[in-house]
Amino acid sequence: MSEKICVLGLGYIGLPTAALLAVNGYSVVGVDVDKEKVNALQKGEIIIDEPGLKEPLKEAIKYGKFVAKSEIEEADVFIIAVPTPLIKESKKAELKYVKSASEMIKSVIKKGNLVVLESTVPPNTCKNLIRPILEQSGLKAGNDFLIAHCPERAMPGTTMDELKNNDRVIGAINDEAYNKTKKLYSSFCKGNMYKTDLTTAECCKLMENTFRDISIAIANEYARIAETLGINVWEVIELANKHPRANILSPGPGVGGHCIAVDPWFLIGNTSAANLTKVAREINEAMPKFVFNKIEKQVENVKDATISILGVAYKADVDDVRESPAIEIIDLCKKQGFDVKVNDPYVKKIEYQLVNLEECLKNSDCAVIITNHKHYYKLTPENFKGMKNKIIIDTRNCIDRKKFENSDVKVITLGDSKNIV
Ligand code: SAJ
Repeated sequence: MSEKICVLGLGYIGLPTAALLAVNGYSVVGVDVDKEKVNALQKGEIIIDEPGLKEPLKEAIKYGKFVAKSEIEEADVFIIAVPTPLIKESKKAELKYVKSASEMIKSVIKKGNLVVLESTVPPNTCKNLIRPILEQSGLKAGNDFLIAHCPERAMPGTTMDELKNNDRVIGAINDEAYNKTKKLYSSFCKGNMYKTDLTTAECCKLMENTFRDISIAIANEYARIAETLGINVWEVIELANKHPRANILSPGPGVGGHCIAVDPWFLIGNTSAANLTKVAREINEAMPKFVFNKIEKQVENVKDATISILGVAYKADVDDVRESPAIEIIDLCKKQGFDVKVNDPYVKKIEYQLVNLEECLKNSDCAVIITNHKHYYKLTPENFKGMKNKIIIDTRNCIDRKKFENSDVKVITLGDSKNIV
């Protein structure tokens, strides 16, 4: 009889993890409070557009190795993969979903059970929130049941591949918890497994992403510096990265996604030792306004300006708009009274109307490339012929300048004060 796993949270990480466990020898019950999601999965509809997810999930459903439910059940292992969003005002983690998942597990937990937290949480959440709730069952952590934290490292768009190949860090309450968690994840993951304690594992995830946020912030600061020096930041970064140990990331309109823009705040929420982390967040959070100021300048003499937003997903070639800088830029444009049209070849639905590229650019006064979807690298002056004022603000250096040199289209690239076409 295969071990029964209960995965709480069927989102970007929970569902792929459930699918991989189900096709690697486990019986998996996926639990989600979103009844629509559960019903869709029960009908075999795959609700997340993640390459490589559909096949294993359909197979698991077909052979009864995965079933979606709204209520928790007894199991041998519980995996918590629920959202941990940021509370914008306080910059603190919203842990109510982790809390309610822990309460659900408490109601069915049995001796010998293993509880694995996958969600990204502030340091000491396992110790100070999850463990006490589970021990309200009367069982003792470490003796009666086991706790581990195995943070995910998958990038939306390559999640299945990364879940199967990336190394994993396993924070565990004791050796038995580590060994059981290692066996579980090794059923589908070929990466190395590294053992540590619960809080170190929580911090490892947060520091990985905070380092990336700071790396992006310095790239954005280089873009601002380059604009004051008459140079092209993309050229200087390309040249600097020829150095064998330099790896400067790319400037952009801001940092989106539910991780890089969020995790630094989790890391520094309960410490007075942070400084650079906060400054980097402020630099990245200021980028949407920096881009908006460029838009405003280009249409300052236009009455009832129309702005075309090209790309609303938080990064290239995904359909995820969470924390996307495009949302803030659109809101700033609307507040200024501009008419805004939005195009994104991947995003299916957002609170704004999405139109095709031709419609988006028609009679527009300024086109802003926010997301570097692969489609936008192929744009030529021909694409922009329907604009009233042919101006492009390219925040991702997508535009191939050579194609625009002898055209009537003005191209302004973020961080490039050398090559205003
Ligand atoms: N960005 C830039 N310039 C860059 C790189 C990224 O402006 O040079 C922007 C992107 O446009 C996007 C944001 O930063 O708006 C975040 O994109 P990302 O590709 O850096 O990261 P995510 O959020 O898709 O995935 C990250 C990854 N973490 C690291 O690379 C350390 C992934 O491995 C994590 O699993 C994921 O966060 C997560 O879920 O934590």
